[in-house]
Amino acid sequence: MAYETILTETHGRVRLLRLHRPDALNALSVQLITDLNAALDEAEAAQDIACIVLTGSDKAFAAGADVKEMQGKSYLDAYLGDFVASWERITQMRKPVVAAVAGFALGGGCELAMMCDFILAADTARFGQPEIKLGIMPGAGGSQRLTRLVGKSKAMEMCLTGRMMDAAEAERAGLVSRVIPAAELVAEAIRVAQLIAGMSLPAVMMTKECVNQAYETSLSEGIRFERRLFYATFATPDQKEGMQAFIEKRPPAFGNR
Ligand code: DAK
Repeated sequence: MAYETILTETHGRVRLLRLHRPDALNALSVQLITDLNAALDEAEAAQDIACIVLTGSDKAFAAGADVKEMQGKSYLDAYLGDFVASWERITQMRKPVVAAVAGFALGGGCELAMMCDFILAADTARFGQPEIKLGIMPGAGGSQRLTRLVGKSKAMEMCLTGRMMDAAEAERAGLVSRVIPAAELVAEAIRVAQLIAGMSLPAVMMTKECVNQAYETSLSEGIRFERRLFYATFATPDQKEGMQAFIEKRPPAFGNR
């Protein structure tokens, strides 16, 4: 399906979603979030897709929510209209979503990247929560997710000053999993996503659930949750196939069941 503000490509079992508002540094307008959610729904439902890559342009992953759209809103417009509540869709994805970030990832753009399962950053990437400079504050999880990822001191400094961090600092701080030369970013993200898509899909989905559980619960509850799902993998044909293939010294042929 074609979207106004999202370009899509399919690479084997990987769906690439590219934010596409080139005139506005991919500012996250209502239309863009609506398109993104529809593209995510489509990828989640597609039997032949196992992993999603979300990226932007060379200059910007996304420079934040659309300031021009937000500027005139009143409190009641925002509150009664449940303004941008639909941003959470990406966090409900059961298939993994990899963010491939080049250029600016600011405000809602940084928040959107942090909602993905992990971030691969180009060496040109710049992350920030500059809302304070607009007289507002992060509104899509920035104060919470950034703090969990990089710790209180750096998150507090970033949110209170609006300073940006470059890719090297983001990697040191644990915000991104790896830094990649910009020219290779999307190809590398697709390669990593294809690697994930070649694993057993139920095992991938259960693993994602478990890692995310670490943010929601105590260590002992999280370990109990992990053990339950670990046992559950023994109910799948893919567990038999994966272990049999290891013993026979051949690659596994997972049926995603
Ligand atoms: N919104 C709208 N337009 C934007 C934009 C944005 N966030 N960022 C850039 N643009 C537009 C510019 O206005 C300009 O348009 P024209 O003037 O050409 O028409 C074009 O993109 C190119 O931008 P610049 O000319 O400014 O480009 P530069 O390279 O000089 O500067 C920049 C790049 C990224 C440093 C600069 O554009 C900038 O500072 N942008 C604004 C960054 C920002 O403040 N972002 C945070 C926005 S607040 C919530 C969910 C989300 C949010 C809140 C609540 N809920 C779920 C409740 C999120 C809030 C935000 O993100």
